[in-house]
Amino acid sequence: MTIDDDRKHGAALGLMSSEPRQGGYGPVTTRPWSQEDYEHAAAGWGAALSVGEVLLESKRPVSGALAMFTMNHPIKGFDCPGCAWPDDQKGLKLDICENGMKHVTWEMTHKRVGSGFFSQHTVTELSQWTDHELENAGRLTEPMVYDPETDRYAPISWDDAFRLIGEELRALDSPDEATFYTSGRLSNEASFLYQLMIREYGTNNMPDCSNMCHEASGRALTASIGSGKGTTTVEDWEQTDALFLLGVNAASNAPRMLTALSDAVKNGAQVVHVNPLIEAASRRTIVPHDFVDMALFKTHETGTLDLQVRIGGDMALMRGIAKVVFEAAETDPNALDTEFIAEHTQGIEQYRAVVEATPWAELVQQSGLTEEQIRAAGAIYLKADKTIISWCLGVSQQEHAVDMVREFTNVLLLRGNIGRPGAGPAPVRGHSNVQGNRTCGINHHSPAWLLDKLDEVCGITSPREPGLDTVASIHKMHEGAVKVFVSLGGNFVLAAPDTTYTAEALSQCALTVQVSTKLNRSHLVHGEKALILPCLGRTERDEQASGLQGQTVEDAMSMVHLSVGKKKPASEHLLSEPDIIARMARATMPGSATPWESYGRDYALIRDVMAKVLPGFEGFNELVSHPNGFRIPQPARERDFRTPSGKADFSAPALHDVRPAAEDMLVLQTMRSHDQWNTTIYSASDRYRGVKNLRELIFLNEADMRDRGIWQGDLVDIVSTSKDGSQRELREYRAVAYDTPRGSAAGYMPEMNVLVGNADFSAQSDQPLMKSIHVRVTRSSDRLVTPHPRSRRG
Ligand SMILES: Nc1nc2c(c(=O)[nH]1)N[C@H]1C(S)=C(S)[C@@H](COP(=O)(O)OP(=O)(O)OC[C@H]3O[C@@H](n4cnc5c(=O)[nH]c(N)nc54)[C@H](O)[C@@H]3O)O[C@H]1N2
Ligand SMILES: Nc1nc2c(c(=O)[nH]1)N[C@H]1C(S)=C(S)[C@@H](COP(=O)(O)OP(=O)(O)OC[C@H]3O[C@@H](n4cnc5c(=O)[nH]c(N)nc54)[C@H](O)[C@@H]3O)O[C@H]1N2
Ligand SMILES: [Mo]
Repeated sequence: MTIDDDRKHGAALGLMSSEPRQGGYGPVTTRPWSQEDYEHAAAGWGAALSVGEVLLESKRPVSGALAMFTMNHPIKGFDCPGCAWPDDQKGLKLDICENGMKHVTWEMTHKRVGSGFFSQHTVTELSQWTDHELENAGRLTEPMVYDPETDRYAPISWDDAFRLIGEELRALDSPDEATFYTSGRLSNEASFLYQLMIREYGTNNMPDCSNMCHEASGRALTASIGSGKGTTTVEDWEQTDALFLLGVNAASNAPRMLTALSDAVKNGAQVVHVNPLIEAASRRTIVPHDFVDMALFKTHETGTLDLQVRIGGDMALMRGIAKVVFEAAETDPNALDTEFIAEHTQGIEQYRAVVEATPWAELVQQSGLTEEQIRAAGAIYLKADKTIISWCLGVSQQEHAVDMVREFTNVLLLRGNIGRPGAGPAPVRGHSNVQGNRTCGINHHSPAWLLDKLDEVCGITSPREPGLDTVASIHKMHEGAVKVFVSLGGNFVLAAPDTTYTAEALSQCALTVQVSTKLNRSHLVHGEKALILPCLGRTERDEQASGLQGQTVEDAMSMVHLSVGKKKPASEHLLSEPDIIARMARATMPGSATPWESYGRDYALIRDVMAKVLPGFEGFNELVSHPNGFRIPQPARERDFRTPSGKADFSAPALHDVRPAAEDMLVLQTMRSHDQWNTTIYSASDRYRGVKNLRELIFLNEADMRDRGIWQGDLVDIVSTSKDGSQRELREYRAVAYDTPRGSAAGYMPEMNVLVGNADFSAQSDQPLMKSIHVRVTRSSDRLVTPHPRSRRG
């Protein structure tokens, strides 16, 4: 397919507009766009105003505001679905934030999408709506099935829907011809039930959003310290002396972290922000839940040093810090924690050798920083008694992310910064329960001990062959080898890379099933047969035969607690996710000995089984009655390193070249705006980056613009070159000058997923390379003079 065919095809699916849109996949806007530096503190009144707009749009002003007061409140409320940052453990404050409020309000809208809505609109027509318009149509209220005769979704009874799924799944030649996606907001109970169903059915095909998010972090931590999670708690953040934050936009994506950052600075800690962009969290904040501070406009510092690395430059920075430590160790006996290293680690000599062999010039070139900057970071690390290193997608979505995260642990190990108060690695997880999904068995490559235990307790025979992850599922659907796609939440077609290719893959399926709360693009890009199954949201009351149900979630710091919805459900026809899974399982496996019906009625029974299968869940039903929940033991936190050697392992790879693939290329990272939740886009503005009314943009270094004859606001074409040589293109995006290192550009997901080729995933983690797309950027007007050469794909 040529680039132009790709565009036309994408436009027909509604995936990319044939005309430039200012708002991208968000709301259409024709208001003038602008970009100027944002001078105010993060959170505060700008945040409050922004929440007000979403409340208004959702038509939920009063009850919307009231719901906030039970959110994140121990026992009485529901867990905020906004992010995975832990709740305030003291249970005293109402720990709420702007983006959490928007997220909840969006779910609680008064608007409804029922059979009446679907009878009025064909799928072809809906395909031309923006993604914002689709979600903004309201909550889904009844199960629907696609009718090819009319090109519309028509009502179907729940029983018939499950019968259809059962028939299709049983008709496959092999269970491996089906794949089962999860987006990380599914509860622990639902996750456990889902993986049990999938494994009893006979496959490990469990692509999940972790495959695009923190797969690399899990793999790296498992290899280095024997368990795939962070080791710190909120109390550690309060006690630390130095906090390194790499590749996270905390003010937008984990706003409650701002409180921890301002507390850390107040306590005298150094807070180092490592990011190609200077994000809002590195400046000042008004503590999000402190209404007194808000009223007084009282701001707090949230950062002490900014290091603007080039994209992918974090590993060179960390290696530089290690070099500083090794240099200091020649004269300072306290630079290395020799006792810890001797007792608990292995491989330091190889690591020292590779660090010493890496010259400063290379560290400078690969990090995009000066030697002085790296030495300053090293000095902060040496001076601190306790250090935390924390990171998110700017690190995990890179080609060498596994090596990079292992380098973070290398640096921590040098000074014994693990398994003691105030220290340790701390990945910032994404979806509110993405970590819990993995704990509870959603994993295409679960360890053998877990499968053995599952089989023993549940009387099933789990397959042992690893299953398909996200990228592999897309390829197999595209080939026709996978024919049924089931999605528990999420918006696969927009979240995944190579949008057109992924859309083709889904369209080729015999059946696609979407369990969702709101209408989205993935309902419109469907298989030959297609179902939309509407479910309860986290804010809603879940009444089953055995009474009111709660479900648990695990936050980014391994705390598990119960979440109980309070709102009246959006429709009387909604089923809960556990119930949907249980009924789907029964319809697929009529003879199964698993008590699916009981599980769907009473989640305490699911917890009883989980208590027998999952380590740390012993006495689960009793544990969840504790007001603040309980912590899942993390062995590495106790310096119990469950690696094959029983020690924490240093890694010693050579430094990778992260510069643009050719001299006229740039590396492009795709990120979220402040006003979006993954594929849900609330507005076309990005407050903290000072952008108004524009999403179809590319942030460029000013000198890079000058080199290409590009001026502020010019329309530019962006052509990416994939690992397999194929090219993809976005046309007529606005060039916006921004403070970012030379060679490093930035723009928004999910619009830019079009540029991520299906061959572009990390060889270490299989994660799509959403933060390092190699592109050429040229003025669109130059193309109009000389037609762009057609390039072949694939
Ligand atoms: N409001 C809101 N909250 C969310 C989400 C949301 O969409 N909206 N999404 C949730 C999910 S699923 C996730 S995974 C998290 C995502 O949270 P983030 O990781 O903050 O997500 P991104 O918006 O992708 O931002 C990536 C950050 O990494 C930086 N970066 C890019 N490349 C590099 C690099 O090479 N090195 C370094 N050091 N930095 C780099 C970017 O400039 C940006 O600041 O947030 C969760 N919380
Ligand atoms: N280019 C680029 N692409 C990316 C990323 C990036 O940084 N850059 N980030 C990646 C990351 S980290 C992630 S996590 C993925 C996100 O990928 P997904 O998790 O697949 O996407 P979301 O946008 O979070 O899904 C939104 C949909 O979830 C449904 N939903 C909301 N609440 C519920 C609920 O309670 N139950 C159910 N069943 N459904 C619900 C609604 O129908 C809504 O439309 O995107 C990835 N894609
Ligand atoms: Mo994520």
